[in-house]
Amino acid sequence: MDRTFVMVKPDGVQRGLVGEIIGRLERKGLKLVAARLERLPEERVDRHYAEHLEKPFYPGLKRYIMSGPCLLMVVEGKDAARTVRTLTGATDPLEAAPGTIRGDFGLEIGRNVIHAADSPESAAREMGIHFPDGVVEYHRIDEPVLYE
Ligand code: IDP
Ligand code: MG
Repeated sequence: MDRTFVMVKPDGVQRGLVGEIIGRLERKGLKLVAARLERLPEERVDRHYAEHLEKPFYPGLKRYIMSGPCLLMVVEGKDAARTVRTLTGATDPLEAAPGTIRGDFGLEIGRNVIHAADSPESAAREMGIHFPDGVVEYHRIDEPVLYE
């Protein structure tokens, strides 16, 4: 089964959206296998966003991500990275479809509530950065009715 990395960004934590977001992931059928509330250190923000280090928006993005605690998670389920990106919606909340997390809860690209790994390869890289000791393995009792 696939796993992916998801993070509620500081605006989502401050706005009290953590429960709503975890609820959406759970209701979809995804299984929470790791979670930690953490104020990210600079070194890990730079590693996490390595592809954006040279972008003009990076200094602002880094200040935003370090402005308060984030909720870091790993979820497991069918096609996990793609599934969570679909629930997350487009990067710019004004373009994100209603019903997606960014479409329902955001207004600005620089305050878009949630991060989700964009591919299985990114998921593996980001889980290695934030959860190097791995995840919690267990069975959820609804698995037999979620999967055919
Ligand atoms: P993603 O989060 O949908 O994968 P990326 O292009 O990987 O989008 O960008 C990472 C994050 O950087 C975005 O979620 C957003 O918070 C921020 N970001 C991206 N583009 C801009 C921009 O043009 N202005 C401000 N922030 C941006
Ligand atoms: Mg991205």
